[in-house]
Amino acid sequence: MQKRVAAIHDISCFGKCSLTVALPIISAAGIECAGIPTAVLSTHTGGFSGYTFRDLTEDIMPVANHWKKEGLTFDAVYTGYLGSVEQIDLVCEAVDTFGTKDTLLIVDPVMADHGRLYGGFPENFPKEMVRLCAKADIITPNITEAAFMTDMPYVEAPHTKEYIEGLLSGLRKITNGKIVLTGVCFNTGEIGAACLDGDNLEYIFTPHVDAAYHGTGDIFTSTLTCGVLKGKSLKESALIAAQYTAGCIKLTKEQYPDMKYGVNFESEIPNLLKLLELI
Ligand code: PXL
Repeated sequence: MQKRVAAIHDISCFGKCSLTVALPIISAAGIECAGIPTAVLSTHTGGFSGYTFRDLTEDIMPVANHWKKEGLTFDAVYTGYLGSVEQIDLVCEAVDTFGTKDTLLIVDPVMADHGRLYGGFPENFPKEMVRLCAKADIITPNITEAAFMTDMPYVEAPHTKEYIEGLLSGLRKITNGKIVLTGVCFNTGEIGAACLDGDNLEYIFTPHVDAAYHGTGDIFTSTLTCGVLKGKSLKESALIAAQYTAGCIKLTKEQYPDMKYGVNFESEIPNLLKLLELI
């Protein structure tokens, strides 16, 4: 049976992030990707000013209820950027409405990077996001998001093992789900993720390309979702996600320096399919 994902993110009309990367990446892997748009913005909020923001909070539960009524089932729900605290609770409710006991909940608590909350988020947003992470089977915070949700300090790379494992212990208090902590760097020149599955902690790394392109977190978690649904382990999925994301960044850096325009993930899709062993 073809697998089916429900992706719950905004649509940033321009800028290659959230639903405009989740849909093509998940589809390219042969997985059906339905979507609940949480908001429609003219661009993402990182680096553009004057963007439009059409809030779709009111549509979340009607969509969820309709899906439930139609008897639609999903192998996974993958949540990303949510536009407000109210949406966090509605997404919890929506997952309870159309999710089944077999639906995997993958939560990327998109809200911050480089030690700062994204524009427009209130200070209490990380504390509120904890409720959604608590329900998740897999969470994929970056270092900043993990620090903000656990009330630990944000520390720039290179990190110590003690710092990373402290963040993981803090996250473990929030969720019993699997944890993929991204942006981990022990040695300059290498960046990767800590993968905690139960008590089993493993690290994956790829060579670091010095660039901070927008939307790469969404590319990472979209790819991780594909790996997990294709039956790969958490560590294998994280490695594939990191390798694909790094490949996109490397290619883009050679072509386009403006990081707010996102990465050329489209040209790397053949490589994604090879990494996932689909071709
Ligand atoms: O890539 C994360 C993201 C998604 N959606 C919107 C954003 C951001 C990050 O800034 O602004 C609207």
